[in-house]
Amino acid sequence: MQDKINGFLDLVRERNGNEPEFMQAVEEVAETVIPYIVNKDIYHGKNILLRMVEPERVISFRVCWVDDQGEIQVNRGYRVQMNSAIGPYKGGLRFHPTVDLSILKFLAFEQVFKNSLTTLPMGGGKGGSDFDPKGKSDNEIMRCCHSFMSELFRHIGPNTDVPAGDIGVGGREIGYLFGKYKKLSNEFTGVLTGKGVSWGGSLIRPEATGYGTVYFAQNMLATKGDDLTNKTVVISGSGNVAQFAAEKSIQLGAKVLTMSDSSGYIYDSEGIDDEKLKHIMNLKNVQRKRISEYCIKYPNSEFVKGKTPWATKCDIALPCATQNELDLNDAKVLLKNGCICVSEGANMPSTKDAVHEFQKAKILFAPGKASNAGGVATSGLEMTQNSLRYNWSREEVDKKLKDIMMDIHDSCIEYGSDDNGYVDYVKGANIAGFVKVADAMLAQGIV
Ligand code: NDP
Ligand code: 2IT
Repeated sequence: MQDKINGFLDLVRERNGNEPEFMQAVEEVAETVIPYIVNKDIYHGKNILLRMVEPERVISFRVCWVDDQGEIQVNRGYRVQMNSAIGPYKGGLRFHPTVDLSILKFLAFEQVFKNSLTTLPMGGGKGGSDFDPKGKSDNEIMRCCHSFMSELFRHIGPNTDVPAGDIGVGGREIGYLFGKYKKLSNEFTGVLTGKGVSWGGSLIRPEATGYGTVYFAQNMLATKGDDLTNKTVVISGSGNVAQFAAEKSIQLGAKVLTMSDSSGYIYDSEGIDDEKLKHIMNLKNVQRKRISEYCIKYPNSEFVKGKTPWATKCDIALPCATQNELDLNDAKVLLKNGCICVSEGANMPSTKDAVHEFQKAKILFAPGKASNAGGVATSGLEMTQNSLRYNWSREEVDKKLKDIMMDIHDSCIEYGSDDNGYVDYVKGANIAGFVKVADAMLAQGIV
């Protein structure tokens, strides 16, 4: 079996060897999916996985904009249209200086499996720019978004490719991107998700990724007869996903001890309650300041500079910042400190070694493509509402989100359980996500 996996990975590496994040995502899928398909006649000789690792289309383009000093800035924009077997390409846009094809191909590849898991008809894609939004004025952000969309608009559409937000792209950026798309196409359509509620957005979409990550943790804990009440929770990040993961954890009776950004983390031994979280939301979303400023208002807390929060003793860890932010050593420390559950809000935040360490210890571990799927699932619900020209209430969307997270959990159990009752959520998510896409590809022939 290992020979088959290695043979496949060698082939993929030959073409993509200079893309480490993409290879990391492919390796994890190959190790769980190849043993599943190897003896299934319908997949035999079809090179399905080899087709799935090749994007259907990659678009790369120049993004020029003028800064507030009148200087011309040049960035690079991309859209990776990975797989459209089960629906239009769907996935976020990331604005971060580290954005390159390796990062976007890993994210687009994961998105294909994630979107399949949501039970909704969405293919997978991802895009973005190496533009760094930090320290930029509102007008600079607007000019960059408009320039980005002046090229992207010809490659997307409500039935072709529907982008959304990701790191560095939130409600403000989606507004500027939507405005430019609408102007160029002369159409008001649901071409982006994450829109404001007064112009086609869905209630609960901002909350959905963080809430869904906690709902997934809740589902995992329930398999052990446990829940979040009085649990200590360590969260990384302080952006969209982290904020609403914290909000839902607090609502469910847990004590949130940390949040972070790329400069370090804050630790509040008394717990970050609703009022303190509101302050964080204001700091990050309105004032656009650093998380360290939390300690000015709450002097009993501490800021730990340049470190991730994983050395903090906790029951539950929710990594909600970025890829590879939790390594083998972090996993060992979390386990030593008694952590029983890790639900990934970010995409691929745990390194491969860290994941294996959690699995070896048989704690509850959910990979992002299952546990953070609530965001894109609610994007799917936004698309449905746009097509219906109708809006569901908060309660209706939240109920659908909860049901979808439960369905994803059930799929992981179906494909990931072993004879002793242990659930390998990585294996379960990869196989369940794969089957639906692979069967659609087989039905559609070699295209
Ligand atoms: P935001 O831009 O809102 O927040 C990102 C947070 O992560 C910030 O606190 C940021 O700190 C921190 N961060 C980003 N890059 C790094 C880095 N290299 N090292 C340390 N910290 C970093 O993004 P989101 O909350 O939307 O996204 C967070 C994660 O969740 C990403 O992995 C994203 O792909 C994933 N995700 C997002 C979904 C969504 O709906 N938004 C859906 C599913 C997954 P700083 O400000 O210092 O950069
Ligand atoms: O990684 C993700 O799932 C997202 N950034 C959200 C994608 C979406 O289309 O809502």
